[in-house]
Amino acid sequence: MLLSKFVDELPIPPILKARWKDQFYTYYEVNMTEFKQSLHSELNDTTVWGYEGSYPGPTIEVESGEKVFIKWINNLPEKHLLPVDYTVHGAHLDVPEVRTVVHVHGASVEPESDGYPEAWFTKGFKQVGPYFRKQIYQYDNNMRACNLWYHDHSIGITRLNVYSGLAGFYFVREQRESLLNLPAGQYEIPLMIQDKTFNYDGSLYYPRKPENPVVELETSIVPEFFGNTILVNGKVWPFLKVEPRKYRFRLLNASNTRFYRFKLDSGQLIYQIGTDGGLMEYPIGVKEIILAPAERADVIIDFTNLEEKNIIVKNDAPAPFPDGDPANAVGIVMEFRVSLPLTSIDTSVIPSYMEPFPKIIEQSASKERYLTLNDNMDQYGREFMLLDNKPWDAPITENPKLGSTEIWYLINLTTDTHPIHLHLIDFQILDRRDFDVEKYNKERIIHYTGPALPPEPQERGGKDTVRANPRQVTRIIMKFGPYTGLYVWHCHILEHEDYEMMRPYIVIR
Ligand SMILES: [Cu+2]
Repeated sequence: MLLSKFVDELPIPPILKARWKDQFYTYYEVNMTEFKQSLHSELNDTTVWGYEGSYPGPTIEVESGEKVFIKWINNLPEKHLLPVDYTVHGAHLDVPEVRTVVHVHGASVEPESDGYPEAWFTKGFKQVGPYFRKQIYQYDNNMRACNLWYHDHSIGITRLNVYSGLAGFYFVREQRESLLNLPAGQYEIPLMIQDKTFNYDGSLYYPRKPENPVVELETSIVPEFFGNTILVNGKVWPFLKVEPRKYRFRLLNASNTRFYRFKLDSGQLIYQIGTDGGLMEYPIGVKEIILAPAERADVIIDFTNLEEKNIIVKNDAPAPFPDGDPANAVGIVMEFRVSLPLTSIDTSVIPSYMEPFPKIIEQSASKERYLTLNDNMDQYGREFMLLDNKPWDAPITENPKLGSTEIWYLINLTTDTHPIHLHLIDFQILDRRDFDVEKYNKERIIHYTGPALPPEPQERGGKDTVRANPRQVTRIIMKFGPYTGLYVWHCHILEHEDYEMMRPYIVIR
């Protein structure tokens, strides 16, 4: 189905209203429901899932250090909107089909409130998973100002729940940040980018059968999912009218599998000011920005003196990344129309310096872990991926001590880039280095074949998701805390995460 581009205006998700707020804490309730929403004006309304009747969910805005309680409430139907594969971990026929649990991606949260995949719950909390601990989650928000997002994390069906619409923004604000005089208010706009495919009746399409049908499998997990349309904030190929001035955009790749390499067709620079974990030390002017699933970038685009111009955001990332097919049909993301009059003089700035970003030094690490990313084949001949060659259910092997610093070597033996995400902490990327995969497979020895490459300028800040490229060892460094307990680390390609590319880890005393 061919949908016209740039016919619908970009929606901006509403800000979530608190049920209670005083000087001690803030309380929110968030309902998950099924409803119909227009995702493109040429398409029948689409049945989606969302938070508080909105897809994307309403934006949650908190102050750094603000104590926030959220009751996430499942009011979804008992039957899933999309085909469930009952053969994958945690999604067998012994559990209810529709399960939810919410994770705030990038947040430092106590383990009971982190959205552990097996802490799921059903409508009215009638049934809960083995790791369910509480109905009301607590967020201490002891983080720097940053651009986080919340989404579903239920074991075995995360890809389906997020694809159905269960995702929203979560911003942490800080006084210090507002002193920088960045574009703000109506000039600060979140952009959640996703890819989807639609059936002719406007409903969401998700593959139902394996490519080579297997009798036992009525539906099947797919090793990757790529949609044929691009949505921004829940609209297909939208446009945004802007004034000839500076804007701040909070970019988030909330797609299941697709990577993006964004460019402006005007050739102008994009000024990146922040990474996953908040502001960088100083801004960088870049021609393109790569975002893997779950990665974010905080950017400023300057439309000054561009009156009456239309600027298209393009994408030329191959799928799968980095060696797959060219983007072609999905090579376009959205359009900026510099068609609004300037309402007041633009006094916002692109600062020359933002804030110090202390580097974690390698010598402070007390432990190094060597962890492989592996390709595998299941009993039905389906491809699947593992971390450290271990399935989800294997005993815990990553058990960092509270307050300790570790270096993890992510040894990618597969042919794809995997965005690796750790819960609880922000890490820093040390370097990436080519190595001999064949030699490693035979002798279990890392033989480097190139120099250690520093992180890209766009990655020099706090990160919670890192692109681990094929045939490279990617090294990250992080300090574990301030909580102890059970968390997870996983690939953020949701089709991989749902099918074994996820491992528990525990922070111990
Ligand atoms: Cu992966």
